[in-house]
Amino acid sequence: MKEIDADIVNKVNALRKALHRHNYLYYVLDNPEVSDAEYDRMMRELTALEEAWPELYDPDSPTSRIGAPPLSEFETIAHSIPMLSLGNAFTDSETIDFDRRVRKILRTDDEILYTVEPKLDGLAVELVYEKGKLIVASTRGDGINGEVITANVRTIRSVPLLLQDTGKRNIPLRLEVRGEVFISHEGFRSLNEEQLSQKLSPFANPRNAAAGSLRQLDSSITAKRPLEIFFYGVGETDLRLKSHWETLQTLQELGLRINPLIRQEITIEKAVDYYKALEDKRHLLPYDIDGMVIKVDALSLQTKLGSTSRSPRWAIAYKFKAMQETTRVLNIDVQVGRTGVLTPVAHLQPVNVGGAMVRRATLHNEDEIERKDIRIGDTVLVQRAGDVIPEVVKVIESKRTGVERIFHMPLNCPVCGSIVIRAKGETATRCINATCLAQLKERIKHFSSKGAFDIDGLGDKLVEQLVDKGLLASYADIFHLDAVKIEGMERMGARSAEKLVLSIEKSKKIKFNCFLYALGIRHVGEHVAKILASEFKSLDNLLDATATQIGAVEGVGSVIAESVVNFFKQNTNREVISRILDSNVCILFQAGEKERTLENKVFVLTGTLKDLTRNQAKEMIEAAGGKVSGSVGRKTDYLVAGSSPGSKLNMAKDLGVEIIDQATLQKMLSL
Ligand code: 5U1
Repeated sequence: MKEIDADIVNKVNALRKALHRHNYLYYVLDNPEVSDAEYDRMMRELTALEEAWPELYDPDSPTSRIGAPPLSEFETIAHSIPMLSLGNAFTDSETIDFDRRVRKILRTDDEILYTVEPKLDGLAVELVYEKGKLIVASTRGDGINGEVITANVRTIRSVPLLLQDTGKRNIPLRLEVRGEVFISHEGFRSLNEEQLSQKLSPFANPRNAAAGSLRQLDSSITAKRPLEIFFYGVGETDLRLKSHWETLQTLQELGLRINPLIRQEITIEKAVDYYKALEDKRHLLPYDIDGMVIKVDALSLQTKLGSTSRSPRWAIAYKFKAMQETTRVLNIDVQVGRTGVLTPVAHLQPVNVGGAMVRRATLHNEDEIERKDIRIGDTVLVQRAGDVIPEVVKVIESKRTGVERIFHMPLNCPVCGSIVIRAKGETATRCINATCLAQLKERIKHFSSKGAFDIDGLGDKLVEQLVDKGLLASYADIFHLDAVKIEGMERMGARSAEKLVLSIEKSKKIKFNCFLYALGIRHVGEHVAKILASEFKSLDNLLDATATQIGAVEGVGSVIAESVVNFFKQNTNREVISRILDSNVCILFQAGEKERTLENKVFVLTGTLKDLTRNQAKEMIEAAGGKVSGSVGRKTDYLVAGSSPGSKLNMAKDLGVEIIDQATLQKMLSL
């Protein structure tokens, strides 16, 4: 056997320690100290050392998040303290009643202080740490017994395999900690993109995606899913704690991620106010929440209040308005997308779902309509989840009267009249006329959308008019629009036209990944575009790459690779690209490692920049290794101030942060 050099052991230990810390800084404190590239380098170095020295295997190494052999079924485990569910309140007065009940049981007229937190729409889990090591993780199950999903939970990046030792307090001998596993909207989008590119069915909503991912018998599949966690409470533990707030702070200190929107020790009236603020903010959050949990803060009072067999008397979930409602399908028509796919859409009797009027819902495709047996005239359950398009969950069959009509997919494109085709083995029906105006409109909307050219002011209605009037016949025409042409459109004043011309001008500086995404290549969503851009670095490299080379990139399978190569093979597509580039469009290619001139520098942006959107500035800074923060603080290196700067400018002056303008930023980026 090879003798292991002490230097190697020290190096491995140092890397493990550093990577555990960087995981904590990144996932728990949301405040990384090193760039992604530096983190990846350390991870690669550790992996290489562990491969060379298998004797140094440690199941808790930051590298060991995957690899447990698949299970044939889940074992079950009893929770030492039952995982109860929560009682619900739906109105302010029910919440006030809850507070009244609490005070009545405690026989007090004193104000009770509560800690409140968003209620994530995910799956409850319990993790057990012994002497700081993650030993077992289980689902809530029936509250008494859960399924053991340790291998799966270990793959979640925000779950520490070892508790963080800050030296401030002793690591508990035992800590049962509870939290909610979820998938963010962004994660959901990229997961479904991936599912579709593998010809697999997309998940209906982030919750289903999280549930499906967590209950995989093969943990290597879970490892590829963008699962996240927020912790919210403890079961059995030897930690000595006095309040729920202190519990949460302790969890955070131990490296367990808590939700940043928790509010501490507030009265029931303030809790009701905060509920309203949270409900207003709900659609802006990057993940789904379905309410707010209100908990009596003092643990001594929680103990006095106790629990019923189902739920604790010291907590309640104040739920948001339902995101599901019943309504009627008035009609079904068909929309033609940018790739020619015909999507059936239900026109609904307008219904208020969670505060927003819903008039239409996607029915996805012909098979989906058949599977759910949705007919015109049916009463259906519709659902809105996050920023996902509303959809029909199911038909309420008991409401059928016999007059409902079965929908048939049209044989011709409803826009251009060409025949439509449904290929064998595919769910999609397509219009195959490449000059179909509906496709052109959708392609242009996609091209100018956020994440692509991000042209502020070029809305859907305007694109439709411009195409109908023959002013936009291809992408490049966008860059030849002038204020006079735009002003001729309905509801376009001189000011809006001028503003749009400016946004078009700004959009001409575009990051490579956004450019690739804008082209609307089949299976190349934002996520895949980022992978391709960072791997191939330039358009020429990608144009020269073979399907085998593209397919070999991690995260890009053969289906995507074929699609990319086919796209670039077509002369019409190459001509489209040339015309775009001839319109003074400048693709910003990602800096290589050497060119990461802003490595670890923290920037804050304020005001309007002359000819960059904030998103563009942010992406350029990040491409050069810098970070962009939302607020000025001690760690800020530069404040980039445009016209009409906000309060951040004064804050930066107070803290002595260097203030720069766009020109200086561009010099730093060497543009
Ligand atoms: N945020 C949060 N979610 N959640 C769910 N806190 C919380 N607490 C729960 C549950 C079921 O239960 C404890 C109050 C027992």
